[in-house]
Amino acid sequence: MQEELSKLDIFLAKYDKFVISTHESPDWDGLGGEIAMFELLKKLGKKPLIINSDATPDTFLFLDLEHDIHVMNGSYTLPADITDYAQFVLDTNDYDNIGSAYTVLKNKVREVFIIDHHEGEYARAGSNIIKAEASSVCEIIYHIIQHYKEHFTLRAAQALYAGIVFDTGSFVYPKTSPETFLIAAHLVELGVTPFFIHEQIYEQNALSSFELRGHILATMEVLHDGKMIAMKLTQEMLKETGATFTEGEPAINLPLTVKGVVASLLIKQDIHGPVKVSMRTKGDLDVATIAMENGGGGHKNAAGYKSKLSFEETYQQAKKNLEVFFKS
Ligand SMILES: [Mn+2]
Repeated sequence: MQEELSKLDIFLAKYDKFVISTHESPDWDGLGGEIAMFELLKKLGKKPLIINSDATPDTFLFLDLEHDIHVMNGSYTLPADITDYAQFVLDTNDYDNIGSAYTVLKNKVREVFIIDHHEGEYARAGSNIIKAEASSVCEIIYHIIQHYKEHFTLRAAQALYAGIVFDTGSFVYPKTSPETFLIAAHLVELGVTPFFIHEQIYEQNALSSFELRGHILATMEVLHDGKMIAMKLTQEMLKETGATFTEGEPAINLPLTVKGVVASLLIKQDIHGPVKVSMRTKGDLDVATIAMENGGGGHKNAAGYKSKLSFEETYQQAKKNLEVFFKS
């Protein structure tokens, strides 16, 4: 990582003002990383500005009491000196995933630096730190803060810990390494309370999100002798329950709690959005390749893409794509 860190040294020395952005439907890892980068840049005497394309989930807001996260799709107006800024893009290297925080800003900012941990070919050129073996972008940003020998504020420590817990499924997903635990231990030493963060991430759901989960589960189709479960999250369900799209997305993980299930598929669509495909698997079943073949990206066991087909056509095609895993 030393070589990439030297590139970051150069990038930071070149500019004074930095926009920080993450992907559409921002999650705890992307948002946590943004807060930690924000705190670091302030300590380094820089002027940071967080701009995302989509709203921050309510449950994350305890880490943004200062309202440092701005949302492009809201009533936000870009600062007049936006062309003086360089941009950090966190937790994705897929330009298609960045949303308006990228499309609106790409011709305005001086230069873009990507920090990410997903597989993919999108950002191999130019300045970036891409560590596909890292559990989370927060794990990479932890090392960046260490590299600059800066102290961790409690806010940064909580944000990083939350991002790591979220992206590792509470320290169980395949990229969870001894390093991940060492980082977590250090963050707890710095004052993070694990149960408090767990409560914020997993135990603050709205009733409507619980109802939405019921609707999603009711669509389940059990395939390949119980080894795969496919489900749907439709626009109608969102209208009926009043829950948000982001609240429905974690349902993709539920089928993998069933004995024998090794693949989970969720076809989903936000009120104003494209049809999206989410895939989760266990073991050697590689869905990152399938996602990339369809213009998306992700990790071996967790990946997705946007579809240009109708909802139902996408559902049928996605099921077919995963059949390769079950041919004997
Ligand atoms: Mn991540």
